[in-house]
Amino acid sequence: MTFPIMQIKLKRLKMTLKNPFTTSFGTMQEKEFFITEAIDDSGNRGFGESVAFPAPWYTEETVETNNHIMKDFLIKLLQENDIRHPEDVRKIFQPVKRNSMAKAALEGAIWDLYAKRKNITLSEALGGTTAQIDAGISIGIQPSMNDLLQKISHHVNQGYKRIKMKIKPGWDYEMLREVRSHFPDTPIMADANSAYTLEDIDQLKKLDELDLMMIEQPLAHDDIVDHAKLQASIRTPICLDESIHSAEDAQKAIELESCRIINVKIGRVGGITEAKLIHGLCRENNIDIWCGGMLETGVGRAHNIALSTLPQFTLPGDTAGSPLYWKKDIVKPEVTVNNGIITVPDKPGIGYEIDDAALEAFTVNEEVFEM
Ligand code: OSB
Ligand code: MG
Repeated sequence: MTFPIMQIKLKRLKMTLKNPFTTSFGTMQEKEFFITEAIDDSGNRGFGESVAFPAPWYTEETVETNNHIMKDFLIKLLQENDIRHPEDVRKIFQPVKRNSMAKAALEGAIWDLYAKRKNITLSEALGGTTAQIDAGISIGIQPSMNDLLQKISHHVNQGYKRIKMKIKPGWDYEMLREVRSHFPDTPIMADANSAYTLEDIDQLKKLDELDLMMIEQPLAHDDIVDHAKLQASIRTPICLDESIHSAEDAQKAIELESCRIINVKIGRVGGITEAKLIHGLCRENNIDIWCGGMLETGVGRAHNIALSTLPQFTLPGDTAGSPLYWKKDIVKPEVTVNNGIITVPDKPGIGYEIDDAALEAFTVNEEVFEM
């Protein structure tokens, strides 16, 4: 039986983050992105989210490249090929190189639709094994040390299971040492978003004193060789984010010992099916994984939650509650975190209902494709 997808909708949304988010590459507050919708012959609606940003500072993709690739290539491939199962989409998209976030946005809607048609949760459809997941939080670079310490203590009191801070050259060792002195027992980690090179090795070695859970993507966005050299000379585990786009990349990084931990993002790796392959590989090789975030709405957040119920997601991820990001989310109920824990929803598919009025209000453009 083929999967009767009748329509695909691309909705372009504009939303404003409650607080600006600053990384080693700059500050974001306005978010523009796509919500994808796949509709079947009985009117079931599956939803996905494209996580590319307006500018290509994280990886090479942008909102505009997502638009081009989805419209001019990926949707055509979906029109021309039979889909028996959402896992087929990965193969159907293989003629298009990279453009992972564009692929994941469409594949995600199809996974949600599949689970809804079967009347099971997305977590069940993926083989998830837990009913709740641990939530961590990623704090952007703050205007001052005082602001940072206040934010951390607020989130520690809320129960978040680990705190991630963004670092960059000039805002690293001294800042983290100060944080550590105020929070001696809190699990903390640092994310550099590729801001360093091997020339900074002495500065990075100093972080070993601070008992960080890990340092995320210290070196170039496309590197796994220098990261192996760095990992061989520091005790702090390296976690790769930007460098891993596929199970093949993960395999090579594991072989080279470029990292001990992987941050899996559905968008960065081209979809849930690829994320599951990485999960399996890490399970075989005893590599810890966790699910990263891209400042998503509740739709992307719900996908992250479902993925995080797979057994090798042993560390808290970056999926925090909606109210930290949005005045109003586009799902009902919003994603909430209680004492550092997210309860996995038990409704079919992504498990959160779409707030159609909110979705409508944030939509600046919509295109419909007949399948
Ligand atoms: O590197 O993990 C990252 C946000 C945007 C782009 C890249 C990253 C991040 C985060 C925040 O760290 C994750 C989140 O809160 O959604
Ligand atoms: Mg990161």
